[in-house]
Amino acid sequence: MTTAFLGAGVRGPARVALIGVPYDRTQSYRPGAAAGPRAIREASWSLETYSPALDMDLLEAGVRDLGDLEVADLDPAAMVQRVQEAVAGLDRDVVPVLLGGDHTVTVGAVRALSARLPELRAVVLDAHLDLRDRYEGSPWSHACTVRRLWEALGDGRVVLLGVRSGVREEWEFAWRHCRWVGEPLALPEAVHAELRGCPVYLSVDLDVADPAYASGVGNPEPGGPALSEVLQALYLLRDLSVVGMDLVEAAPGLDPSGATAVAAAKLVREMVLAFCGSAPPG
Ligand SMILES: [Mn+2]
Repeated sequence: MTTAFLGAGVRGPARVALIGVPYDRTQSYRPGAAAGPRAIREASWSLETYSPALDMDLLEAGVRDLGDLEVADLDPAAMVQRVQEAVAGLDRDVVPVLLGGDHTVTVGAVRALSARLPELRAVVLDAHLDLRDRYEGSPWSHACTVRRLWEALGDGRVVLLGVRSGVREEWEFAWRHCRWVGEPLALPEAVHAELRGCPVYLSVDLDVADPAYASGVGNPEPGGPALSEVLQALYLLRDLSVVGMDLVEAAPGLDPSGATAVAAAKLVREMVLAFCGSAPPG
């Protein structure tokens, strides 16, 4: 491995495992997300370990960076399988945090966790619905990720936030089969209350933010929220029992300014701290 993520030098038992999945062979438009994990780690060092918004510090969060999975030569189905095995192989009290990679990496993590947590729900922040059954003949396109999650979890168990793009058939599918689809980033209280009783997987596609804040993504979709609004939305979910998460679709080579990589790194820091940052009881 090259550089580990900021503040990930845990001694003693880890509570959070960072896993890079440098893979972008399921892209529909422009590749580059395979470079995400490395760029996110490098950019993280321009941040502090301390989050003033959360009054928490990565150095106290028990984070271990396990490096990257070797997936570059795999076809998408084998890559998903590789992710699934990696997540299934973690100790049960360790929260996996994937650094993508295409959004398809999420499917492996959700499959692994739903195998032992039958009540698992997914909360996905994404500009796109990703609900196609097939895209250009493939079920593994990143345009199909949420459809694969729906298959793995069951009807009414996927919540979508920040969505502003999809074909009509995807919207109709979403209204029928997903628990909530909202462009505003806040959940209705009834949906939030349901999630409180369940283990939750949180997937953040960086393109949920407006391209002004993170232009280095495969499919930029204008008209989205500021990065600060995405962060506020994540803070609102802090009372959920998040058992796994990811930050996907960062393609830093598409943004020479470097802003995309550091935006992704800041999201990862805040996600780790918001959902795993407090010391275990006792
Ligand atoms: Mn997307």
